[in-house]
Amino acid sequence: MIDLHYFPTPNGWKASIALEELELEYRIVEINIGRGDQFAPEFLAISPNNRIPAIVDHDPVGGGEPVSVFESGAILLYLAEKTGRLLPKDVRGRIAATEWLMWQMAGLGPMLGQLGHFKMYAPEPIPYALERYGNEAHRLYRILDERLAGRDFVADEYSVADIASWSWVKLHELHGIALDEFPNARRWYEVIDARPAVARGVAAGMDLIVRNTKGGAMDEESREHLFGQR
Ligand SMILES: N[C@@H](CCC(=O)N[C@@H](CS)C(=O)NCC(=O)O)C(=O)O
Repeated sequence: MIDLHYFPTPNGWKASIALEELELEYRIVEINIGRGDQFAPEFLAISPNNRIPAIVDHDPVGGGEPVSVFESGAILLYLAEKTGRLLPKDVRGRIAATEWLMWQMAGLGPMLGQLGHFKMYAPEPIPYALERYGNEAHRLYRILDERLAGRDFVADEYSVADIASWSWVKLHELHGIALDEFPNARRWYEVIDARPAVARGVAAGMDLIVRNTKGGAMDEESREHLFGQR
């Protein structure tokens, strides 16, 4: 059994989608990031950066004490290694998947996160920030689109690298990105979107948003927990 410490967000979806794809038994442990659960000592003990997702695997390969993992990219690699799936076996394929996973973790995710912040949550529009992160988002979508020209997935087979990028591309409309500008990325997005395990991963824990944030609206308490940290 794997505990998934989770709230439904793009980084959270990476873990829930991979768990669904790999048909691993898991249970969701709610970390309501709008209510400050990410600062609880028991969560910080497994995720010292006070961010979801994190997992605790009570049945690690080789047995022994439970294994905890934080950082969505590390979780994806851990689950791929545990099951021998979602990461190509040959060295070239594995490196390609790892490169594009790192590209997502260091580039696409953080830049789209900042773009989303300034688009949706800044108290007033800040044109410089919107232009800066809007440009960077378009540049990264272009890189993804070029990579996907003539290929089905970012590595030679469906892998953790696709799951990582797809989970952020899912928010393209909120980020003001027109997928029509990126036809290869759109084709890839739609193929992955049609996977039943992806739908199940995105649906996992959706009731947490409805129940806790009135459909995702950001209230004052959430703003304080999420954006008042130093
Ligand atoms: N690099 C981290 C980022 C995780 C992250 O930013 N998680 C957000 C939700 S998508 C979070 O937990 N935010 C809580 C907070 O800001 O306190 C990962 O990929 O796991």
